[in-house]
Amino acid sequence: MMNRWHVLKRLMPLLAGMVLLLSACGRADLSTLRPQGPVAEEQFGLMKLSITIMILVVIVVFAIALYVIIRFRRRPGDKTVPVQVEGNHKLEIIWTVIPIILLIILGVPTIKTVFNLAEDYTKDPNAVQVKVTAHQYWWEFEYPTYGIKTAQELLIPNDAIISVEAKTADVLHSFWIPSLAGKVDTNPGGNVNIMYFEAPNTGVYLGKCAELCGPSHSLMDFKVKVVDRASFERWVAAQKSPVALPSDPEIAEVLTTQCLSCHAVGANGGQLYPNLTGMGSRESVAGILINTDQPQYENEGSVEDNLKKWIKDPQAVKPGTLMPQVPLSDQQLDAIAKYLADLKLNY
Ligand code: HEC
Ligand SMILES: [Cu+2]
Repeated sequence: MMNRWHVLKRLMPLLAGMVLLLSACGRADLSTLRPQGPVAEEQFGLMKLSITIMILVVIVVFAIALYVIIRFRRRPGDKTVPVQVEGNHKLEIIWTVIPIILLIILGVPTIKTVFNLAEDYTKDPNAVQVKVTAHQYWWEFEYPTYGIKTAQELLIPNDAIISVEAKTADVLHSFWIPSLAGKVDTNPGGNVNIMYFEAPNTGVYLGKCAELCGPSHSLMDFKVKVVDRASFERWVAAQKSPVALPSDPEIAEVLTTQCLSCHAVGANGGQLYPNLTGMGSRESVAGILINTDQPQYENEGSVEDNLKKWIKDPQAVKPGTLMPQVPLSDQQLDAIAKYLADLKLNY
């Protein structure tokens, strides 16, 4: 009795850990275990198949091992030497053939899926073409068909295949939307990797960088916003419509000289860094400060507060970011944050 309790006590933390682990596995916007589209589903299917095979093997092997340990254990007083067996054709054939069969069962669908998912939609006129460029520590999304560039938020329609061409502007990153599709690396050296996915359910999904790329790697999040076709078309039109500069000439001047050297709003400014058009309608600022009216965590706040926090001290939010700390008076900071927060897109 005492012994059994000791064993149980040792297993407790493990069991508790497993429960925690499993209970955190269910987020539909973030988990590969709750696939939200056909590509993710196909990949999840492979995971289930391989895990099932592994569990079966583990059960059979452990059952045989246990049986042998108990059945052929040394009994008290038994001094005889057991029969020495060297080689058994029947057994050897069985334990060679079974793994081969298992590997075939696993291999055939795996190869089929690998080829399915390597399909190239980059020339398909019905697919939505997106050029993804990873930067330390932000994501750029270009829609060549529409002449649009945006950052941190990939807006897509729920009725089309999304064809992705992924590259990097600097180091190795990996583009990953766990609940919609597996990862694709963005390799330095100019090579472009392709992938595709579909997202039939509207909603907001979380994207991640899945390759350690520097001190703010873990903050290199993005959002995928899936909307219906009509909203998507409205968004495209809204992204392309002209945006007025701040009405206060002093603020317009500061914005133009201090910010639009790097950023764009509408047709104003540069295109090298995140396009700030429609900032007020985004889910986040810099991908990691979540815009919400009911902030709960340290990285949550209203759009305006998040903008202020970011512009005031970008390094404090994302160590190593290339966004400089621009010296602004409090009043300039407030005015610019308000102006950007008011840049809303109706779609
Ligand atoms: C030298 C170029 C440069 C200048 C000048 C600059 N920024 Fe940035 N900005 C960046 C870069 C690079 C990022 C992306 C940082 C990241 O996420 O790692 C960024 C990100 C941002 C973001 C978040 C964008 C998003 O998609 O979420 C905002 C907002 C922003 N900058 C506002 C400003 C404002 C306002 C100014 C002027 C006061 C300014 N920036 C000046 C380079 C610049
Ligand atoms: Cu990265």
